[in-house]
Amino acid sequence: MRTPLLALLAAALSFACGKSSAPLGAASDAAARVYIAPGQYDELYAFMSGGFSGNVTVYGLPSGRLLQQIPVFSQYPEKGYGYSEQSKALLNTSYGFIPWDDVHHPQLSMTDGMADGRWLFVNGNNTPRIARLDLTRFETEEIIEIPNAAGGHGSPYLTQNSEYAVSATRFAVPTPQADVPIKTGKFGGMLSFVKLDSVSGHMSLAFQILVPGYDYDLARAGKGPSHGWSFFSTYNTEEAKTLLEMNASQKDKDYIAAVNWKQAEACVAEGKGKAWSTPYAHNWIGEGGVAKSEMLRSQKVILPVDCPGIVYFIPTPKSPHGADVDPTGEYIVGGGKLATVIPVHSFTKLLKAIADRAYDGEVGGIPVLKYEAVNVCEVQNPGLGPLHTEFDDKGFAYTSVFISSEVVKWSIKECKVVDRVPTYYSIGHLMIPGGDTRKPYGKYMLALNKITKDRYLPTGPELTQSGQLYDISGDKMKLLLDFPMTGEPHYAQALPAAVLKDKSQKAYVLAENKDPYVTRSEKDVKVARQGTKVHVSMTAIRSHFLPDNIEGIQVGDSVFFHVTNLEQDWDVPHGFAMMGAGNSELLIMPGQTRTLVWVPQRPGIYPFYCTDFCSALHQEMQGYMRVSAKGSSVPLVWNGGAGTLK
Ligand code: K7E
Ligand code: CUA
Repeated sequence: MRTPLLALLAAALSFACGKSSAPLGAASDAAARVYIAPGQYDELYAFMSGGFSGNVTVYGLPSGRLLQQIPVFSQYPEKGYGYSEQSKALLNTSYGFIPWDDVHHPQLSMTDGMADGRWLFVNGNNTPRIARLDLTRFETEEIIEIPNAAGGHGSPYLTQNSEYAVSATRFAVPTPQADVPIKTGKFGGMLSFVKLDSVSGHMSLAFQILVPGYDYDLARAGKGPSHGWSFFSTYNTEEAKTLLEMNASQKDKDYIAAVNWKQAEACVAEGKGKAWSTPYAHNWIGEGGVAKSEMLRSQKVILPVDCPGIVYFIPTPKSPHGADVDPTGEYIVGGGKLATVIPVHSFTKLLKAIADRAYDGEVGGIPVLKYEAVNVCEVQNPGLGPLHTEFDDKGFAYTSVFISSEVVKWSIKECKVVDRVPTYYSIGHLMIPGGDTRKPYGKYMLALNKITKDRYLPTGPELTQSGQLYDISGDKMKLLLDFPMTGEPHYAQALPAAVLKDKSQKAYVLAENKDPYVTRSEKDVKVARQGTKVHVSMTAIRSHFLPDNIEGIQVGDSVFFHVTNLEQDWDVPHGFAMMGAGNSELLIMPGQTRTLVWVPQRPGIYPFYCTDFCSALHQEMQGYMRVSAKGSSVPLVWNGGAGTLK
């Protein structure tokens, strides 16, 4: 989605429409709307997908100020995430340790269709995974791999009470996996339902539904009257395997799959799910803040022929991308990448069409409903390449349009476009705070743009991606702010700061630290050798480490630095870095223990130091390791605790 040609086309089109940036007179007004005075807080937290950075970023809105990066699927040296012994297991998969993925969709946990500020879920698009982030600590707590699928794109998209997170196959593959010729092999798709524990948020794979080998793209759950259903867009119903840009665009309509997951649950309860046994990893932060990993091997797979009534296909023009549900739960909006209209389906009509058996044939035991029996209207003149739709609190829908690089606002009731604004350039998703909930917050709309040619200072061949914030409180959308964003921002979600800010954790309670190598006071620091393993139980407090000098380390040892931060104040992490360690730093939160492994390679004296500026004497926060040749008789001695080295 970064073709220069598209950018040019986009630029040309928006020019041709006679739209340009806001005139200068409006600029100071816009500036005032997004200006947050020094020391003041933003109105909203926004959680942005980092795209191919593999992580999540947190911005304040309306200012667009970057507040935090939360590592999820990618190792992140700034926090030692995926490098420290405590965090590595979060990145385990059935293929081993995978230190990267591609995050597309953040989704806040919901209660009664409203964001409740407990957790944030994101999908890994490459090696299908779903992660759960805790929003009191802004940390990844759990990651589950999705078996029998490739490309977890239509994910995580929670149901209205966070009963399930879903994951849909983007790339059809043999299901179960098999060594077959690509051209003639039979491929399938999988719609996976991950159960979320209502108290702990813990994820478990409940069931999977085997569906035809199309590309499943995006999803949304029903709400209100349509609660109990989820909707998945498909493209490539042609089942092309080569040159998809052409071969997957043959048909006039693809589908939105409507899944009655309550009925699927009942079907599994009746024992109709088939037992499959593909390995998949489940990782979580366990006792003592240490990540644990288990390899699971059983799935319940439902074949639609065994459970009639759980899946229906709604014909939808043409390679739909988004499948978005309005705040009332009545309308399902398709976003046909190649369509010339925005189709709006009705949930009431869907139920009637099912009752009337208004079918146009079936595929693999899945009835295809008649388009006219489900569709209520088509929004005309939506621009070129409608993708995603979000909703405000006044009955309007906003659709991002990629090729013509604009957002169109349309009235749901009248099914017609009432306003349009250009974006700079090539918008993917858009986000309205609460725009997928029962009661959108409205007020702002954020365009998440792929291409920014000519918008910012050039930075070599790769330019930044960007968000553009619009005021949507009036009849006309107004551009307020451009700001650069990390990674490729696909989707984002936002909620009022008041929901989260007072729940933010300030430190880990040292007395409750259950890390197996915690050191709770300086008198307990020690160094212990077990063969070639040396365990250093170390403390950090402003402004020293103990022990700070250690002798008796030998080439070929593995030295485990278990560093406990004894601070109990807010915002006083200590860092720890060891010269020559093939690893990142550690960043240790107050009250927490983190472990770094160092394998010294050459005799000599090697310093370690604190990397996070923690006090006026931060530069004094250092120590030395003496490394001797293998088999040397230098005794193991250290400074501090019962140590003897002075
Ligand atoms: Cu449209 Cu992956 Cu949600 Cu990007 S996806 S734009
Ligand atoms: Cu501790 Cu700097």
